[in-house]
Formats: sequence, C-alpha cells, structure tokens
Amino acid sequence: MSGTNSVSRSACNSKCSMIVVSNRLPFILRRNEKTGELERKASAGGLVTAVAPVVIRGNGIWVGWPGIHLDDPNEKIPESDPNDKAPTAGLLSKKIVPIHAEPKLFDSYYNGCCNGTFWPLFHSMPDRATFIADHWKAYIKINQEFAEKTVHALHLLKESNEKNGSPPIVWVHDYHLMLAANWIRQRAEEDDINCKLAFFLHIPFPPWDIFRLFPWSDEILQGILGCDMVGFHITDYCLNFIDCCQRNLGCRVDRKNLLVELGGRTICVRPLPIGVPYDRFVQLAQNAKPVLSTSQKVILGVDRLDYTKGLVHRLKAFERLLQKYPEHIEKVVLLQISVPSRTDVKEYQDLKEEMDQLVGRINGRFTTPNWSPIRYIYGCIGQDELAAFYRDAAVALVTPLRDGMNLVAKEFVACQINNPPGVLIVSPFAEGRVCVW
Ligand code: GDG
Repeated sequence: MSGTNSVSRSACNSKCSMIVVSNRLPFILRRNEKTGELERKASAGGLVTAVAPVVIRGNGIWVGWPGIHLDDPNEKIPESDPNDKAPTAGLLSKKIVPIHAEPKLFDSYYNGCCNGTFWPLFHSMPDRATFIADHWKAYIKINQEFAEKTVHALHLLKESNEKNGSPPIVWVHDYHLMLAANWIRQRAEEDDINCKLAFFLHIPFPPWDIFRLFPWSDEILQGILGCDMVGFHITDYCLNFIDCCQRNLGCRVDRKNLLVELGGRTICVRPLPIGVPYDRFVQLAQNAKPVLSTSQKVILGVDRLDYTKGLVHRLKAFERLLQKYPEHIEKVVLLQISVPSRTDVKEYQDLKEEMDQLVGRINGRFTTPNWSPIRYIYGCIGQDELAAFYRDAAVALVTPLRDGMNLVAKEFVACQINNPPGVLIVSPFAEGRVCVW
C-alpha cells in the first residue's frame, strides 16, 4: 500500500484530525531476543510516507495490528528510536491504538478470508478463491474488534481535542476492513461523537459477475456503504461498485455523479488514484550511489512475490527472448527483486518454489562462463538501493496479470534522471500506467 490521494490532501488542508484504520500499523513491532524488549522498526511503503505526516500534524491516531501477537495485551508500544528518520518517527505511542486478537482467529481472518478469499476474488481470479464460513465468521469478529478500537480512538481524540470544531475523519483502509464502518458509525452515534467516515480500497473492485460469487456479498456492500465517502483507484472500479450496489441491494444510484443511496443516506464514490512521493524518489535517485557493476543492460523487476504480479510469465517471456534472439546472450541481465509476502500461505510457498526452480532452469540453460541471465534477490532492499536500481536499469518490466494501481511503475519513472532515460514496459493490467503517461 502506498502514496497520497485526496482524502489525505483534504485532511492536510483542513483543521480536522484523522484516525487511520488499517490492518497493520505503519511500523513493524519486534521483540529484541536479547533484552526481551519490544522495538519499532520502520516499514517501507507510500501509505506510511504520505499519511503518517498528516496523522502526526493533525494530532491524529492510527489503529492497527502491530504485526505480532503479544501475550500481555496491555504491554506498552515503545516510542520510536531517537535516530529513526522514518515518517512515523513522530507518531507517539499514545497516538497508536493496537489491535489484539486470538492468534487462530486472526489467522482465519487474515490468511483465510482476506488473503484466501478477497485477494484472489477481487483480482478476478475466482478459481483461486476459497469460500469458507468459518473464515467469514472470523472476518466479522475481527472487523468488530477494529470498530471497537476505533470508537476508543474517537473517545481519546475527543478528550484531547475538545476545542477543535471540525469532526474527525475516520479513514478505513482496504479489503481487510470492509465491514467495520457501520459498527463505528452506530457506536459513535450512541456515544454522541460526530465523525466523518471514509473508506479506500487499494485493490481492484471486480465486476458484478465476479463479485456476486462471494456468498456474503450483500454484507460487504452494506459494510462499505456505512461510510460517507468511498474511494477506489480508478473510475472503472467505482462503476463496478455502483453496479453491484444497484444489482445486489437495489440501491438508487447516480452513475454520472458517482453516488449511491442507502437507508436515507447518500454515499459519494470517488476515483482517488494513489501516487508516489515523486520528489522524494527524484532526490533518492540523485543521491544514491551506483550499485550495479555490469557492462550488460539490466532489465529490472521489483514486486512482492505474489501470483497477481505475473512473475512466472515474466521469467518465461525472458527465456523466450533468449531462445528466439540469441544475440542478447551475454548482453542483458534480468535483475528480479521479489519481496517475501504472505509466507504462511501455501499458494505463496508454492509460488516461491516455482520461481526458484524456474530461475535455476533458465540460468542452467543459458549461463556461460562469464555470464548468467537472471540475478534473483528474494528479500527486501533499502529505498536508496531501490532508487539506484530504478535509475540505472535500462528497462523495467511491470507485468501484473491484474493490479489495483502499481506504484513501482511510477517510482521507476520518477527516478529517470539520466539521459537517455530507461524504458518502462508496463502491462495493460497495471492501472498505474494511466497516471504514468
Ligand atoms: C497494493 C496493490 C496498489 C517493493 N520492493 C521493495 C520496496 N517495494 C515497494 C515499492 C512500492 C511498493 O513496495 C509496492 O507497491 P505496488 O503498488 O507495486 O504493489 P502492492 O504491494 O501489491 O500494493 C497495488 C498499492 O497497494 C497502493 O494502493 O498500487 O495495486 O496491490 O512502493 O517501492 N520497497 C523497498 N524495498 C524493496 O525491496 N524499500
């Protein structure tokens, strides 16, 4: 998840405070094995870069899961390290409301319903989706827990912010939390707290014939419609959502002005394409030391290791290039950075296995004494190094089979400070391409 869009910009411009609610908190919590103390580590990604300063400036609060299950739910979240330069450094521990959940229940919610059902279904890959009632029940319970904690955050904000007139914005993020809004709204009304609710989906919203495969699809729509404003990356996703509201729930809708009516309320639906901190990437590219020492042309891939990113197809296409056009042998190198992701899930373990084998097979087939065609990094690199790769690569391959937006394409473009610039090859299924051009 990354970037900045108009919900954060409008919060920036107004005096109201913001409560951001996301599955994960904007940093990683780890236990130091030697001291046993909890430590905060910076986490990469544009959501953090763009939204954290808004939350901090507006004296706001972040609600989310800290990334580990704590035995003592009352254990204090530490302050950031004094040398921390991450955008979350100023987010004080009293401005964080952590979610605690029983590990098995959380696993059913996160790996089961979020990653096993919604991720593939919303990326229009229904044959990969599982529909399991217990996962759905876990999803409901964890969404209720997030709603509880958000209402607690609203109370904290009310106590500390009594003089501030404008109601706070509660900004709920992504497919993990599609049910939370109605419970937040109801409880806030009962407790006489005024707030505005917004929701943003970072992944595609699928067409109706895919969406309706989910057995509890009405509940999802009703959950999202608990907000005052609903944002998607692009207009197509807005129209898919509006279509589902009309066909599933019989809502009155206005396609031209992107509005949905439900229970006497009018909900605004808006395309809010997420961007990247462009100037930051230009600066990184200007300052980063070269890290590629090769005379060959580098073709770069940077992705989370996810089946939606088209990584297997990319490697096979590269193999085909070398087979059909052998003049490129010893002239080009594919540098693929694959960031480990959802490593508890079998499908992701299988994908890692498949990639390892494919890299081995292609390298085995084409390697010469002085050259190997693929350099494969399975891990996360620093943002400086990433900017140097973007800047110095001859070509970037962004080839998702389906992607909500895709920020790698935008970051690559921002880093093209050399003359001539590198070439971006981008799949028509990466929506980031619309904003790149
Ligand atoms: C979801 C949607 C949507 C990657 N490797 C490293 C690294 N990254 C950073 C990139 C970029 C981010 O991760 C990846 O963003 P994407 O947009 O490509 O993809 P998802 O993670 O799948 O994000 C997507 C996005 O949400 C935002 O709404 O665009 O469609 O799937 O920022 O720079 N960062 C560092 N080291 C790495 O090795 N530091």
